[in-house]
Amino acid sequence: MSNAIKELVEGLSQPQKMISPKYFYDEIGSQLFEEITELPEYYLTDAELDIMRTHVDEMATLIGKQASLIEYGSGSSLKTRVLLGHLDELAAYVPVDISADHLYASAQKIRNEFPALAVHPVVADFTRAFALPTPATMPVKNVVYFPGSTLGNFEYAEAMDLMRVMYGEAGDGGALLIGLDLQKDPDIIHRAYNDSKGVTAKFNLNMLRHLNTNYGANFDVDAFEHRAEYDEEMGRVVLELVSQKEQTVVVGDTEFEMADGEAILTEYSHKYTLEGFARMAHDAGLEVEKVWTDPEQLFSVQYCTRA
Ligand code: SAH
Ligand code: AVI
Repeated sequence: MSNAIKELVEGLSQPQKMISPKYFYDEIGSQLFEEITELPEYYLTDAELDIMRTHVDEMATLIGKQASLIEYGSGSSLKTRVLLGHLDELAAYVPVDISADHLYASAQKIRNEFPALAVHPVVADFTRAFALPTPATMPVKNVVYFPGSTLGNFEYAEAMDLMRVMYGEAGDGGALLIGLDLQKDPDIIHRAYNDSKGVTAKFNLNMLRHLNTNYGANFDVDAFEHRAEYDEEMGRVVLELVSQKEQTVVVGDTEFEMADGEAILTEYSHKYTLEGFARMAHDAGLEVEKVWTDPEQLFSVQYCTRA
């Protein structure tokens, strides 16, 4: 049994069935995520871009010359372009993503836009150990860039582990630059995950199509519905796929019974307070050196170093 099938079977065998959000991202899932970022309700991307554009000079000064920029979950490297346009003599740009075709296409676009830049895309699942390329120019330091609030898709313990791994990769003198969504009016958050065009619903449901096509599962995709609720107490959006009928699903050689109305948890999207994240970073052995937010405090970008 492959690792992926093992992981899927394990998640679907829990009393609360779950599938990791990394299975959203095949080529179609990556395209749907791009569509989400263009929705008026999905405030995250505009707010983060606004922060990047307003404070990029300060970020570039902190990052310094001849750094290597390693980006986790780079997608289309949208916000990275703002940084790349301002960083001096970057030793390398290393975008890391699980969605291979999308990553290679984005890396090629970056090469076309920044012909002097050494771009080394890495297809990897960043929740598992993976090797980073050695750039031709020895970097002065490594900066791990993790935008988009993708850290928020991990529960506390996993997010802590990931921060420790990222700091390990940044090494001595290195830093982390992390984009994080903030707690706010629950209605604004609810609308961002229940958009009027139904793109988020398509994105959520696409996970099952991806598993049917590439992992030999047999979900009846049309018999599931998207659900996204903001749990204010936990400070997180809970994304689920709810079965609209009783069905038996096969993944690998394992059968799963789904009741009518039973949900599969597909994603958490945590929303932070500035104090809460500072504590989390501290517990992971990091110090938040600088925080930038947009004027409405919708989103934050945080520069962290070893405490
Ligand atoms: N950074 C971009 C994209 C965010 S979407 C932005 O801010 O707009 C999340 C990205 O992380 C997707 O491109 C997805 O393919 C990637 N991703 C999610 N889980 C991953 C994992 N476990 N390993 C590697 N990449 C992952
Ligand atoms: C990638 N990640 C930070 C997005 C989020 O907002 O949690 C994924 C997403 N899920 C639904 N819409 C967007």
